[in-house]
Amino acid sequence: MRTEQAKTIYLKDYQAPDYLIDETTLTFELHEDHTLVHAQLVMRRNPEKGAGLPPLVLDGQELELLAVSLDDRELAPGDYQLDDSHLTLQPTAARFTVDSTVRIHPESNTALEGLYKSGSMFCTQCEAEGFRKITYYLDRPDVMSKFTTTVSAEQHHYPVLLSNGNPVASGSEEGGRHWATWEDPFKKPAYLFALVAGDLWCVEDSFTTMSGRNVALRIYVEPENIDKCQHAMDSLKKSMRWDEEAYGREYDLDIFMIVAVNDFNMGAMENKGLNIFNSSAVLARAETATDAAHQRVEAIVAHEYFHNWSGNRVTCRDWFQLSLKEGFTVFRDAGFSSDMNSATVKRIEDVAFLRTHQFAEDSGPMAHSVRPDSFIEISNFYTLTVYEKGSEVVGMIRTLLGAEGFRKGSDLYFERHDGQAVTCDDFVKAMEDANGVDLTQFKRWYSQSGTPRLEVSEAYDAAAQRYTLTFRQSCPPTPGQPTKEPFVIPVALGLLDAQGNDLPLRLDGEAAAGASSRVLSVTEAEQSFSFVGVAAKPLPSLLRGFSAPVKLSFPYDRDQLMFLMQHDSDGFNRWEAGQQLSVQVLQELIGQHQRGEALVLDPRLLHALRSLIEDESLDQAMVAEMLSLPGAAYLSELSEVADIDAIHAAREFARAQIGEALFAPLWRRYQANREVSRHSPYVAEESHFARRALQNIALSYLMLGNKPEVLAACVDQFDNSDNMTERLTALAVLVNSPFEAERGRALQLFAEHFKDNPLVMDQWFSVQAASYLPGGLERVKELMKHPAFTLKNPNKVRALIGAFAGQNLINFHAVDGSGYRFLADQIVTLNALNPQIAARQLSPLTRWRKYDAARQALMKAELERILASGELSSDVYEVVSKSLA
Ligand code: B3K
Ligand code: ZN
Repeated sequence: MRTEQAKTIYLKDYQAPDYLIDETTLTFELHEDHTLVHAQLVMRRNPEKGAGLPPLVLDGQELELLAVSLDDRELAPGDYQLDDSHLTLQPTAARFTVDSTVRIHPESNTALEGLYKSGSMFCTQCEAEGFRKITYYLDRPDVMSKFTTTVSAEQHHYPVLLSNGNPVASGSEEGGRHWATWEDPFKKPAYLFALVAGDLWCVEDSFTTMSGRNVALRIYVEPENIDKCQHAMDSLKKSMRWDEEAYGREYDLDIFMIVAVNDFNMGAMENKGLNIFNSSAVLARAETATDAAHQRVEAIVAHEYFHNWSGNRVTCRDWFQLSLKEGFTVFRDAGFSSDMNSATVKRIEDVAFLRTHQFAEDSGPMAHSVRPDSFIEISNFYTLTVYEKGSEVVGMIRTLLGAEGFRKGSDLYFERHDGQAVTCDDFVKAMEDANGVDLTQFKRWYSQSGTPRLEVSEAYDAAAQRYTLTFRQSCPPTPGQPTKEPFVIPVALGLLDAQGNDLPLRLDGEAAAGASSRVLSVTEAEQSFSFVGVAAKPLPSLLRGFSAPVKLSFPYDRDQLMFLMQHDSDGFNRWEAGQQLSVQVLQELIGQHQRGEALVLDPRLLHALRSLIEDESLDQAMVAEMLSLPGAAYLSELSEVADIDAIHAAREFARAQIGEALFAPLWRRYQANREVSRHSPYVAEESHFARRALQNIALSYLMLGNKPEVLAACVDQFDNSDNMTERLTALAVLVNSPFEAERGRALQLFAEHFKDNPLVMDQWFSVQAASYLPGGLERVKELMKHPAFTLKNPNKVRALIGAFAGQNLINFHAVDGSGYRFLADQIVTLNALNPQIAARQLSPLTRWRKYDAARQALMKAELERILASGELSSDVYEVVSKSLA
């Protein structure tokens, strides 16, 4: 396997396909111990590639070839070549038909790629290259075909048989079997193929599109989950309407289906007309899903639905262009979520996530550009860079063009490329052509990896009433990219006067002052902008709304940050000022801890937080966000060498101080909100999310004081809440508290009550795995023996192993290396079961360069042990070998 693994695929080697597949007719015969797949491919020579007839090389993996024929002539083994991953035939005419029959084994497919069983149902996951595990095919996104699919199965266990498109025929067979045929009128690449067979119930609804067409909507789930679909259905209808209004995109089939499955590698998949979802991204109701889970369901339903245009109607030419559909679709779903809920809170959450996780990826061994140049295993490139940074790149285009110009660009893109497989360059070209602009330099965001730094300095000339900002951009070297060219960095900014009002802005050379918030385009390594008519030295509010994914620095002092926290007209930047203040204060504490000094918290942080808590006119969700200290992972990201112990000590010290100093106002707000929650039924809406968010963060601070009245309130919240948001917070707070009896009781009651709900049990695993109390690894090992745990279910792996290694930094980074050893052991086991999940769980170990020498050695040793552990999947091999390089 090793030589195969090391094979790197390069974007520069892209070649259009030699052959095209006009029609694909599939027949699946599903059985308990095998499945037969018959494929008929109506093919022709790609006219773009000239006249000759090169060999036809079909992709196929783990397939048992039973028969193959070319234009109805059955081929003998000497007529074709077969290896581990290809079937090669020699066509004799420009148009021909290939028929093949293969046997596959979904019942033993633990990689959850291709056709597999999740519990008792059959389902598929084909993106990126899973279709080749179903049948021999040209498994590449630029080969688009019209699919007709017939599924046959035993009727009693598999009453529901689904595939893409519209149902066209069905019937019964001898021996208790039945069949159904589905036809998808839209040409699509094989990665969008889907099939489902199972004993499923569905919730039905309908949607009338903007042109008046009626679309049937169905969400299929296992019978016990039929009461948890309404939120997803509501989210779907909102998404359909929003895409019509915001992008002019209408749905195109007569039916749209979502199926929830328990075993799924990702969140969900946008297969044409038949989205398959991880059940965690569909099921939600008050009693079992938190507010965050409700918002995640809404966002993922929207994301997959939006792919119908950004991904399916217009798809990717090759997998290097993945961000074409993913970055754009994340940008679209973020716009939707901002419109459905608080836009500022959504932006804060996205930016906090990006800066913690994507920035770390961008400075690590797997750093790659938004459009990568090469990969070994494409599954490893469904990354934060392709998704989240890709979305930021689209967002910057919108910031530069304005809302209207951007819409003109997206309209042109969809119209020009409907039915095509295209590139990121085509997307940018549509934006350029629709607006008459040149984005050549901007496109470096697609090709250069690494997070740019933007250092800003100021100069004020009182006599000339001139205020100058100087920007210096640089980007650190990343693997394969020692040097970078300057980016186009849109910097949204404002200038505040001494009262905190935005000044009208007039750049040197402009006739008159214009808006008070504007976007400067920083395009050079060093560049200055002078504002004139500035009567007194202002305070700049920079990178409003986080207008570019850069690390901006400006020498604010703490009083200035407090001023911005109170006065900035940009909500995001008010939060950002609070974060910067917290970071400064925490870094000071980290230094004190490292020098062995007593920790002393800057009281200004307490003053700033107190005024937020006491101001009842503020949006409660914003107050909750501002009360959340920067996480340990973000503080690690900001450190040259991440001192986990010092970071943990500093954060916990600050949290305890806040809990103590602000006890009275926190307790008041907690009680008031809890009282409202107690008397109002659960509603999954913005103002209710906000109330519970403030209530819950207040509780987490209050519990640090070990006061009996708070403990009683927490236990009451655990016992007497009608919703998971309040109950789970109470549980998490108890789990991290010193109150052993209450903790044990709550954990036990929770597990008893929810033992039959795997998604809730995931939460139960997670809160324990993330608990920073000592002995974390032993608890995790013990939990792995729990009957609800299995390494075969990706959600369980993420809930327990992922939460431990990714969130429980203090325990995972134990100095004896036990956390690293544990994770490596799990990865070796997972490598054989599910390579994609194994590779994803590796990411904490890939960050080894961030830590002290002793930990570096321990982490590296575990990576080396994985590398030497035997046959590695290409997924794990790529991440481990690049991490050690
Ligand atoms: N497009 C899918 C990704 C599936 C990748 C699996 N290796 C999910 C999404 O982004 O919508
Ligand atoms: Zn997507």
